[in-house]
Amino acid sequence: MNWSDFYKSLFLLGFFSIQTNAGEGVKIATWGSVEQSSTHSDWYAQKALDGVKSTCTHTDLESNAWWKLDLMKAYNVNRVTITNRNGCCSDRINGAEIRIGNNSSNVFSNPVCAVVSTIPEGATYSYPCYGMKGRYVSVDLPGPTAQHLTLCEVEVYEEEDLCEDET
Ligand SMILES: [Ca+2]
Repeated sequence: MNWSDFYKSLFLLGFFSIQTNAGEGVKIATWGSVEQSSTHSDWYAQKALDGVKSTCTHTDLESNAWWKLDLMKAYNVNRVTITNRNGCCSDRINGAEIRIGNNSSNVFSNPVCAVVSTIPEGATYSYPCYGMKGRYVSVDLPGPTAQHLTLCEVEVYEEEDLCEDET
């Protein structure tokens, strides 16, 4: 390693420590398993977790459509991001609820972290959840009106520096 590389390394270390201290949290969505209320064509539930913004989930046209991520254990969730689809139908996300809780059979019984008002085409919006604790993170379109739920990426970030007393 020459001096130039050495200083680059120092810079990178500093960069990553700053990133960690920024309160952004640790991304945990990719640790879990996922399902949705129905699947239209090949727009599988996993496509919200593949890291590719152009691949999306898509339910059938139905009331109370939902997408659910099982984190395999409860986490304190700092924030959730949603990437909306591009090219068409961006208003389908309007009114979607983000929920966090421990009920796996009825996600609608879990508390709401945030309600999406609108997300522009292809954009990613972040919703703070202030440490809400739960094993399941879900997104749903509530109510009797039949709708398609489409999510192109969902990211879940765990709250950091929590000194939990497990005793
Ligand atoms: Ca995707």
